[in-house]
Amino acid sequence: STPFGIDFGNNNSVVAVAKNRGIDVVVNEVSNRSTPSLVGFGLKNRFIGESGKSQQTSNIKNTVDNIKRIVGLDYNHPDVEYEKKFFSTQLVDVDGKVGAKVRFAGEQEQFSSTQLAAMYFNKLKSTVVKETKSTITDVVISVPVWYSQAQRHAVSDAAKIAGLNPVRIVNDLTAAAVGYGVLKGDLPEDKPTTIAFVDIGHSSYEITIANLKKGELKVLGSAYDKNFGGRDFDYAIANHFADELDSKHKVEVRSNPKSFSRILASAEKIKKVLSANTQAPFNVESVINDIDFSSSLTRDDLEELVAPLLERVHLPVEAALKQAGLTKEDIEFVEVIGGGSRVPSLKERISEAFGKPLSFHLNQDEAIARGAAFICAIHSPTLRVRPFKFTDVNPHSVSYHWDQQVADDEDHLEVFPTGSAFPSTKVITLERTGDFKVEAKYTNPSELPAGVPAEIAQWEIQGVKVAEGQDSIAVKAKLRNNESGFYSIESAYTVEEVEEEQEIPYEGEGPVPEDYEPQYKTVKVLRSKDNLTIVTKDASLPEDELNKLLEKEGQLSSSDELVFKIQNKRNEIEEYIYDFRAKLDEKYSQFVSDSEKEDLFELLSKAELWLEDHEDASLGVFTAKYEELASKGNLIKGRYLQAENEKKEAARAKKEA
Ligand code: ATP
Ligand code: K
Ligand code: MG
Repeated sequence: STPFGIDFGNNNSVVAVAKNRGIDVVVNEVSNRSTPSLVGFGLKNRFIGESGKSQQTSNIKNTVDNIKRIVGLDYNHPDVEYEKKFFSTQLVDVDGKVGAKVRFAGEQEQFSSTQLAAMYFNKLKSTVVKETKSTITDVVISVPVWYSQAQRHAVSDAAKIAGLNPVRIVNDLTAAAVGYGVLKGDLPEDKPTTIAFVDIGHSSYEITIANLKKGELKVLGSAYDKNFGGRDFDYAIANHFADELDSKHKVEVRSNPKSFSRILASAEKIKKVLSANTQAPFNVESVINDIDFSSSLTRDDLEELVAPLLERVHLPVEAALKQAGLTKEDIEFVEVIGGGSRVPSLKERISEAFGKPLSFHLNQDEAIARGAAFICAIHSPTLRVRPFKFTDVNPHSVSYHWDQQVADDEDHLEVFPTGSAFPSTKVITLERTGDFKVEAKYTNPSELPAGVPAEIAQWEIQGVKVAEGQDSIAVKAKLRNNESGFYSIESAYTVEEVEEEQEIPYEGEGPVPEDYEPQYKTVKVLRSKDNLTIVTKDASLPEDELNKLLEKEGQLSSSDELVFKIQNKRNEIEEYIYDFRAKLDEKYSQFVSDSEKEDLFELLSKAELWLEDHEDASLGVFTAKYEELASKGNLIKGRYLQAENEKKEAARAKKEA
């Protein structure tokens, strides 16, 4: 399959594919280079991406955006409460996980955040399949550095439900930094360049500090403010104007979700205008009770409205430097990406915090998607890319625990300490008397962000057979912090000590005499014996659940596709009627008698009425109707074409004569 990368953004997502020539960003059905990250539910079908955005206001109660913020969260996670104010749909408890309640196809329905993400990924996938006409299976998806294990698993599950194979879940800025390393062919081979990558998006602000050499990237540290982005600016502006509107016109605009969503949309527009201008008008027509609201805002006003945010800009800078063990003087370049970073006051504050000017060598909107597609290409067996090595940083120390079965054996080990690089593998050896359990836990639960459980995963290791006459057997387990940052046990096997005859090397002076008899000694060596079965329980969905959701998503998307085809057929009929009617008066007019024309006009008028009466007909019925009209049309068209041919023949005969 063609290597595919998704920058899953909260406001919009960018998709890219790797080709032999390089990385291409793929445009969507309306030729945009990014696609709104939302899913709308209608009377018959879903409206995902662009179509959902264009009717978001009119379908506000059944349109789910901010999906990225809730993916993989338990319903009782503290972030859910925080996010509620950004949602126009009701957030509900779906089997312990957060989901959204909507009206879809005439029914009340609930979809988990994982399902919503899957719907969206499936739409992105089909866009890319249509645009590039290639097979799309393997994918690399970028996520914020603050995503928990549960959220990463949910993104990976969502990809699977969308029929994709997530080969790697990668941190946003790690992907961008890989893209940078690939783009910059002239990086030195020996001494690394230290670069800080900054991304301010729609909902969060992230920093990653990395060392780059030719063909190699090492992440040193990351930090974030997960509640800091363009949407916070939009709300600050919208609330300012809502207050002004309320007091001027004695209304409560926030009590009407449609009205407030229109204010919010205009707030985003004026925010963008103020990035290039120092003053801008603000207008919303007939916003509520037929009031045309107009006002204005200066860039200085905006900075005042978002002052509490601006005061926090330096905090992630300091935290990232601290994790990387560096000072700001060590940073050679500060590369900035993300739509939110286009705000001049933000750029100033970032620059001040690092004490140096900012660089913009990366495409601000596409760098992450390009990096993700490149990383997918690294994993591709068919596409050959320049070698590029990279490691990321493990954010919290993780220990593995097991039950003690033999006295004096350890019962846990800190395997992947904070700041250690991943992917990485560690092999441990345990003395076992039989099957056993292993559990991975964060070593220091108190340092975890709120809502993240200390428990990561549990494994049952089965098939341990102790040799007769022995009390225990040694088991080797390969513990892994994998490419996606997941903690796993890759394999486990018993080892036995066996005695082996080993030749003793000749120890005399000079060459080995011809009549030398080799000497042997008996040594004890470890040899692998039985491969053990590993049963995993972690935050990812169980296989049967995953398959059920995969099937359901398949049904939903083929039913969307059918609705789409029916609508197209209906439109074709409509167009055919207009077109045929116009032609009857113009180019077909000499080929129909007056009475024929009258009959055909009547037929077309009847077909128009028929369309009005048949909103919900099936594809078969519409196709039959289309063919009925087309057969009449073709009859006349045939006469016309014949006449045209005769004219051409006559002209040629004349020329030849
Ligand atoms: P996140 O990374 O937080 O998940 P995202 O990737 O969807 O979100 P981006 O695409 O990087 O976010 O940026 C979108 C945000 O940038 C929106 O809030 C948008 O209003 C804002 N934005 C885009 N252009 C400008 C501009 N010229 N001035 C100010 N803000 C802008
Ligand atoms: K984006
Ligand atoms: Mg983003």
